[in-house]
Amino acid sequence: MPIYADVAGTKKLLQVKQDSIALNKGEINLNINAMFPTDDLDVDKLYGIEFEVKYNSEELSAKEVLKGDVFTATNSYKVKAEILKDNTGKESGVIKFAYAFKGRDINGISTGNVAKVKFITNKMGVSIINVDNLSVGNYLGNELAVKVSKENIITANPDVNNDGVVNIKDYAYCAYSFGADKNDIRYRLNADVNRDGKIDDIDVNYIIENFNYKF
Ligand SMILES: [Ca+2]
Ligand SMILES: [Ca+2]
Repeated sequence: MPIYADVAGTKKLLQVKQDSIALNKGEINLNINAMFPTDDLDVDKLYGIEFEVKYNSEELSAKEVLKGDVFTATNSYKVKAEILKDNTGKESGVIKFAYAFKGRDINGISTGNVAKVKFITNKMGVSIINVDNLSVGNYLGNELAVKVSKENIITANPDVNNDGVVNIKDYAYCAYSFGADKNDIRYRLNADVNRDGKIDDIDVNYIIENFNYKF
């Protein structure tokens, strides 16, 4: 029987989620959550899970992996996470996770934050992160079928005039292009902070939220 949770209409076992918009060359946090319907799990029996988080190592650098809330709160869970390198010692764009967990009976669903990955962004725009090579084994040694999600990570740069600080000049630069889309003569790529092809409130808000930030 497949084990996956039906959360907000989508069936997911593992979910990766961005915490907040990142500054250019700044930090970005990625949450990795696991969700299981307890109907499909035997309470207090152990399950093992392995998976990989794949990212583009030209666009993102993995800085560190922090244990999630669930794993620091209970002995039921152990987690191992490793940022893999290729044979030249360069980051390969893969983080491998392995952990064990016990089936629980809480509100019909076992859920928790497995880990948080801190990335440094190397480029502006959108980067895609995938969960791959997932395998789940139960206490009888059987493999269980599972589903995963992928996430688009937005790496934004609110210093649109490129002078090392986010302030009213960036606001003015962005405001000039406000309302423009890609076909508009007022469209300027730098003003499109999240690189979605239009300049709107989202872009202006990135600037306001990061006011006085220095690179
Ligand atoms: Ca600036
Ligand atoms: Ca935009």
